[in-house]
Amino acid sequence: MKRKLTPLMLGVAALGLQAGLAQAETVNVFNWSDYITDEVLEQFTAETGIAVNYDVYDSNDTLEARLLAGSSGFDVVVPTATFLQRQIAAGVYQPLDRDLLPHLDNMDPDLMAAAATHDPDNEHAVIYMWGTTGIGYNIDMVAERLGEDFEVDTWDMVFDPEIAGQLADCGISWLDSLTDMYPAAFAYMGLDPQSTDAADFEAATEMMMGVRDTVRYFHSSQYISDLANGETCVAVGWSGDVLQAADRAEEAGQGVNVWYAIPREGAMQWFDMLGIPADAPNPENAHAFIDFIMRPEISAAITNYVWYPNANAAAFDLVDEEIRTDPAIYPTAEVTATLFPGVTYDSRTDRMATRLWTRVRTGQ
Ligand code: N2P
Repeated sequence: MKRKLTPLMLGVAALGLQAGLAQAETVNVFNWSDYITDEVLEQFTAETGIAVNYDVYDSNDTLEARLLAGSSGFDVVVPTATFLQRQIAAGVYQPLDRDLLPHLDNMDPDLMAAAATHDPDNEHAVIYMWGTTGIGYNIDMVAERLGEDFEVDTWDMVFDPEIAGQLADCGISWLDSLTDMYPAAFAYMGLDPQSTDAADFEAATEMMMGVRDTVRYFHSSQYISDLANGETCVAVGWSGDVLQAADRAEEAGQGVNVWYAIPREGAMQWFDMLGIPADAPNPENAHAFIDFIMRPEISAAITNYVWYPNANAAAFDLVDEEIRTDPAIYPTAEVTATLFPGVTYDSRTDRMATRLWTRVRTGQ
């Protein structure tokens, strides 16, 4: 750290050493739940002496509310790129200091270019992990209800009243995320998944209202353990979270078999981005943390644990073969062609969608 230590900070550091606990240097990280392995945080602290205060959320809205309120105290946050875009416009982020990020060269240029549509020249953020929004399902429970031959890669599983109706008894959950659910509904209805048209939102709301009584709950992280335990049989969810559920189910050895489908009508591909708030208390430590993540062996260790692909080209060969070759995680070129990018909702669209989504969630 180049920052000068004031007498007060030295005092605090000395106290920390005496107490044998608090480090003088910290980095405050706010990330999605189930999105890192503790070993990575421990290794960062062991190597740098920087303690990590780590807190989690499961919704971009939660993160955005904290950032827009100001003085969040966070040094590193992980918005989805579509949200990053409007948060940059609101002045929430500082530009990255590339001199403090020597591992930036490891990043995949094509994926960073895709992210740059939300942050020109990748000035404010680098890709943490990416994934798709699709359907997690219990292989046996679904086959029992729909037949062995039913092809599960369809939004019919959750949006067709007849099909979802046959699955409702074993438990269906939806993400409590309108920016995932509306584009999925649009894809199912053959509308433009990137639509911000009020009539499309009204129509998708009506469609979802017609099937909402098949939904056991709306939640964006609970489904991992519920799928893994066989408490639910279908979840609209994020790729890696569903595969973590599959992995946990397999480990438990109770005969629960979970897998992930990317619906053939189209599914969203999204990017979650590492950024530093403009008012971060420890910006140098934030850069050190982001650079650490971009080390190939660290990115690979995270992917191997969370089942989400990273965008670190130098890490690819270090990712477990089982994960590297899994088309549910790294979609084939053919499936990739069916994926669509997310879109940033302006405040008018956001207000309209929030009002309509509340109707879907509450059924009123
Ligand atoms: C991690 C979920 C992150 C995906 N559990 C949504 N951006």
